[in-house]
Amino acid sequence: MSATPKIEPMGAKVPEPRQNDPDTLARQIVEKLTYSIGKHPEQARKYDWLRATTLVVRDRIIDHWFASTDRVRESKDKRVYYLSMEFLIGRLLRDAINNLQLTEPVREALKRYNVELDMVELLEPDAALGNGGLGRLAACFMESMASTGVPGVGYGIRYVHGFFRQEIADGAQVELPETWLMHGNPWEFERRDSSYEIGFGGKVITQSEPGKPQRHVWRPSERVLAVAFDTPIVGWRGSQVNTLRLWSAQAVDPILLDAFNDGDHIGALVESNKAEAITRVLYPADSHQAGQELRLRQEYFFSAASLQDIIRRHLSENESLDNLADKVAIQLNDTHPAVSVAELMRLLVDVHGYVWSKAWTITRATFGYTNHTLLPEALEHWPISLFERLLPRQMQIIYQINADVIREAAQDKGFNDQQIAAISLIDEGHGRRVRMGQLAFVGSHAVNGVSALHTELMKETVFNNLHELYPDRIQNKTNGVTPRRWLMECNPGLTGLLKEAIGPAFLDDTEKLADADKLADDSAFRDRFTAVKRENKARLADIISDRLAITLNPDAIFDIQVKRIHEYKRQFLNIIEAIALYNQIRAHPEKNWTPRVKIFAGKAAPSYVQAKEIIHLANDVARVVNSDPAVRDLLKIVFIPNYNVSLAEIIMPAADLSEQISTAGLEASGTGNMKFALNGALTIGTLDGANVEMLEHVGEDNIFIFGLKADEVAQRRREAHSGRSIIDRTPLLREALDAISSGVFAPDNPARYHTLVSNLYNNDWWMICADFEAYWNAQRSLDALFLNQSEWQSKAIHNTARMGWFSSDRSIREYSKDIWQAGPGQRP
Ligand code: GLS
Repeated sequence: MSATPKIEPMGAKVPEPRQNDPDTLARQIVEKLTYSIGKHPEQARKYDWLRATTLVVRDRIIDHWFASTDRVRESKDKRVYYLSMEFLIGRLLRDAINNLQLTEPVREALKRYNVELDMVELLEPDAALGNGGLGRLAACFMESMASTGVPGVGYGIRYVHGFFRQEIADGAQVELPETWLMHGNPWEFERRDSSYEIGFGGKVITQSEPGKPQRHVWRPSERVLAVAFDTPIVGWRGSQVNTLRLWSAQAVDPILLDAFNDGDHIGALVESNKAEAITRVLYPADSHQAGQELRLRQEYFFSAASLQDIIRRHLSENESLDNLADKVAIQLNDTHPAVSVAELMRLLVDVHGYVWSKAWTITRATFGYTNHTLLPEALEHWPISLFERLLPRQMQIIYQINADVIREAAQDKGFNDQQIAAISLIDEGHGRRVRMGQLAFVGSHAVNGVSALHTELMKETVFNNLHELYPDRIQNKTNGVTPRRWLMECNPGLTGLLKEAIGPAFLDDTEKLADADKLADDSAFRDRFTAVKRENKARLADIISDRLAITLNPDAIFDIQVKRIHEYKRQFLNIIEAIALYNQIRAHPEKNWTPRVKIFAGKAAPSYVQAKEIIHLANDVARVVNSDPAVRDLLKIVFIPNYNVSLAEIIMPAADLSEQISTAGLEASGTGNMKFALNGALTIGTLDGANVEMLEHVGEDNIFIFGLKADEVAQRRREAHSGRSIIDRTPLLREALDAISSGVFAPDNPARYHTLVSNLYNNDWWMICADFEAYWNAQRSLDALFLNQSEWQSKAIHNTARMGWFSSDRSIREYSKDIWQAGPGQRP
C-alpha cells in the first residue's frame, strides 16, 4: 500500500501582491472573460468587458481587504460603525482603480483589445441608494474612512430599486423604477453566514421571580431574515479597505409549502413577498416626511441587524459587552437609525442581563448622532400606536428612558412643564408620537450638526432645551467631500494641471492646494486653467446637445443649480430671475449682455406637489426662452433630466457659477457647494449652511453673498412677512410673476402656476420676494465680472486653491478625534 500523500497546510497567508503592469492586467481580464463569464474575447460584449475588468480590480482590492481586516482584528483597535439608511455611491470602478493607482495600466490593458476604458466605465450603473446630500455624504465618509485609516464599517440597506429614474414628459417629472441590479453586482459578496432574524409585532412577557429584577421577553409575531451583502471600499493608495455591509430582507420560510400543496400558489408566497418588501425600494423623500409603516420597518430592520452583527463580532473578540464603548463607536446618520438606541438597551438588558443603569451608560457612550436638518417636516416622529404595535418592547424602553430624562431635568435643572414638554421623547401635541430626534439625542454622548451655522441653530431652536440640559453634548462637524471622486476622478484635466504646477502633494493632503493660490496672478497658468474649464464646458455642452438637442455656447457663463428640488433651495427664485433677465434682454437688445446658460437638474419627491411644479416651470420657461429668436444666444435655459452622481461628476467641473441660494437658516450644510468651488466655480449664495465657512476660506472677494441672514429670515417670519408690497414696488419681479400668471410659459394651461405665484403674494415663506432684488444685483455684478476674464479666472483659481479644508478626510479626522476616539493616533 502506498503512503497517503502529505497535504501541505495552506496557512492563512494572503497571496503575493499581484503585478499591475498592462500585460498582466490584460491577461487577467481575458482570463476572467473566459473562466468567470464564459465568453471568448471575440464574443465579449461591452458589459462583459466591464464585468471582467471589475473582477480583476476586485481581486486586488480583496488582497488589501483581508490585510486590513486582519490588521484591525490583531490590533484590537476600536471600530467605527456608520449606520445610514442611505449610501449614494454612484459608480465604483473609477474610484477603485484611481485609489489603487491603476487607471493608466487598466486603460492600456483594455486598449490591447480595442476596448476604451472610458466607455466601459460608463456602463456601470449608479448605485443610487440614497436621495441626495445625506446619502452622498455617507458615501464620501466611507471612502474617507478608508483613506484616512479609520477601521470603519458602513451599515445600510440593499434596496433592490434605488432612487427613481426621472424622465421629463411635456415638461413634467415622471418617476420610473430604477434597476441597478439588472446585470448583477460584481462588487458585492453575499454573506449567508451573516444573517439574523429580525422580529416585529407580538407581545412582551414580563417574568418576575421573588428577589430578582423583572425580566422582559419580547415574543415577536413576525420574523424576517436580514442577509448581509458586503462591498469592499478601498481608500486612497489602497492603504486600507473597509466594508459596506448592506442588509437584504428575506422570508424565514421562503415558501409556505402546505399552502402551495393545497393549491394556494399565490398565498404560499405572501410571507416571502411581505418580507422582501422591506428592502425593495428606497423612500424618495429627502428633507421631507416619509411616515409610512414600511419606512419604520426598514429603519428597525437594518438597525437591529447591524446591532446583532456588531455584538456578535464584539463577543467573538471580547469576553463581555462591558467594554463595548471602548471598542465600538456607532454613528447614527440622522434619526433614521435612532431606534437603535432602544434596541441596544433591549439587547443589553433583556438578552445580556445588564442592569438598566449600566446598560444606559454603555449605550450612551457607544452612540453618536448627526443631525442633518432642522426642517420641521423632516423631523421624524412616529405615532405611538404604530410604534407600539410594531415594536412593543422598544416602546416600553423608550417610556423608561423618557421617565429618567424627565426626572433628571426636573430634579437637576428645575425644568418647568413647557421645557419638559420640549425635551420629552413623546410629543403629546400631535396625536402622541415618538420623537426620534430626542431619542437619538439623549441616547448619544455626542450630537453634531454639519456646519457651524447649522450647529448654532440646533442649539437655539429644535434642541434648545436638550442643549440646556446637556450643554456639552452638541458639537459641530462641518461636512466635506472626497477629493478623489470630486477632483481627481471627475476633473483629470485640472488635476493634471495642478500636479504640474504645484507638484503632487495635494493628492495626499488636499489642503496643499493652497500652493496654487499664488498662481491666480500668473497669466500663463490662468490661461491653462481657463482652457481646462472650457474643455469641461464643451463636454457638458455635447452631452446636452445629444440628450436634449439644445446647442450651448461654451463661452457663455455656465450658471448651474443642481440638487434636490425643494422650496427652501429656491430653484423658483433662480427661474424668476431668468424670466426677469429674459424680459430685459428683449426690452433692451442694444445692451451689452453677458451670454448666460442656466442649467438646472434635480428630482422632486413624488408627493411634493410644489417641487414638481417648479420642475415643470423650469421646463416651460426653457422651451419659450430657447425658441425665442429675440434672445439670440444671450440666454439659454436647460433642465437636464435624471440628475445622479455620475451626471454630477460631469457637471461640477463644467460650472462657472454655482447657485447656493437657499433661504438662510434652512440648508444644514450643502456639499454640492463644495464640489463646485473645488472645481473652480464661483459661488452665488446666501449666508447659509457651509456657505458661511466657504466665505471664510475663499475670502469675500471670491464669493458672491447676497440676501437675508438666518436671524433676519426668522424675524420676518415672526412678523408674518408677505411678498405683496415688494412685488408692487419691484417692476422686474412683478413683470416676471405676471408673465408666469398670465400663461406666457404655459399657454395650454395658464392656471398651472397660480398657486406658486399667489403663495409669494400672500406669504413668501421662503423669502423669494424678500431676496429677489439682492439676488438680481449680485447676478448683474457677476455679468460684469465675467467680461473681465482674467479677474474672473483668478477668483476661480482662489476658489480651487482655498477649498482644501472641505475635504471629507478633514471631517473624518474631526469625528475620529472628538466623537469616536478611533483611528490613527486615537489609540489609548
Ligand atoms: C441634508 C441637508 O439638507 C444638506 O444641507 C446636508 O449637506 C446633507 C448632509 O449633511 O444633509 N439633510 C437631509 O435630510 N438631506 C440632506 O441632503
